[in-house]
Amino acid sequence: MVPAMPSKPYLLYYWPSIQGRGEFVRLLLEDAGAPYVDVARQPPAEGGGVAAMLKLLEGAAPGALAPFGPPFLRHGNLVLAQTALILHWLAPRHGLVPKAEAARLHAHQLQLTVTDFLVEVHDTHHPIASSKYYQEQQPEAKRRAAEFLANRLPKYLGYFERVLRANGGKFLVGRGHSYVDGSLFQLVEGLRYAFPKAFRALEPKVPRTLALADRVAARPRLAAYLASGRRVPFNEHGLFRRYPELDAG
Ligand SMILES: N[C@@H](CCC(=O)N[C@@H](CS)C(=O)NCC(=O)O)C(=O)O
Repeated sequence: MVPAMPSKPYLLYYWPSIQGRGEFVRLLLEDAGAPYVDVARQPPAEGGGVAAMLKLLEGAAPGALAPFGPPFLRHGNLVLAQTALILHWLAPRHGLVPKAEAARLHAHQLQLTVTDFLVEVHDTHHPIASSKYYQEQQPEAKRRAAEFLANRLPKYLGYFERVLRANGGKFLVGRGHSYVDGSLFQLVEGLRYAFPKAFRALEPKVPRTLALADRVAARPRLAAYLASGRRVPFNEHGLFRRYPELDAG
C-alpha cells in the first residue's frame, strides 16, 4: 500500500531560475501529485526567496545537519540533501519505486550513476572552475566537450539502454514506472537541449531510452507539469546549457 500524502507540504529548496539538480526532485513530486512548496521561488515576504535557502545552508534549522548545497528537502525536523538520497527517501512514500529492497537499491544505484553523469555534463561548460564564467574557460570547455561527446555520452547512454533492454525494455527497474525512469527522461530532455546535433546522431542507438522518455512525458501529472509555468525553461545558467560551439560539428 502506498502511504498517505503528507498532511503538510514538503519544502523543496533549490535555485529558483534553473532546472538543475532540483528538477529531478520536482519531477518526482509532480509525478506523485505530492504537495510541495518550491521555497526559493516564493516571495521573500512569505518566507521564500534565495535568502531563505541560504539561511538553511548556514545551519539555521536547529538539530538538523546543514546541507552542503541545494537541492535539499525539509519535512518536519528532517532536512535532507543530495539529490539521489532525497529521491531514495521520497520514492517509497509515493509508490514510485518497487518495494523490494534489491529493487530500491538498484534504483538508487542508477540514480547515483545519473549523479556522476551530471558532474560530467556540468564540466563540459565549466571544466576549470564553477566560480569562473564560461567565457573564461572556453578553450578548455571545447576540449572537454569534444571528449565528452565522443566517449562519455555514448558510454552513459549505452549503459542506460542496456539496463533497459536487460529489464524487458520498458522500465529501468522492476515491472513498472519508477523515479529513475523520470530521471532518464530528464537526461534526454537536457541533452536534446544542450547538444542537439550530438544527441540526434546517437538516437538510433538508444531506441528504448527514447521510447521511455516519450512514455514518461505522457504521464498525466507530468504532462500537465511540463506544460505549466512551474517548469523552468532550460537556460544558460543551469546544468544543461546550449553553447552551439560545444556541440558536435
Ligand atoms: N551531489 C550533490 C551536488 C549538489 C550540488 O552540486 N549543488 C549545486 C547546485 S546544482 C550547488 O549549488 N552546489 C554548491 C557548490 O558546489 O558550491 C547532489 O547531487 O545533490
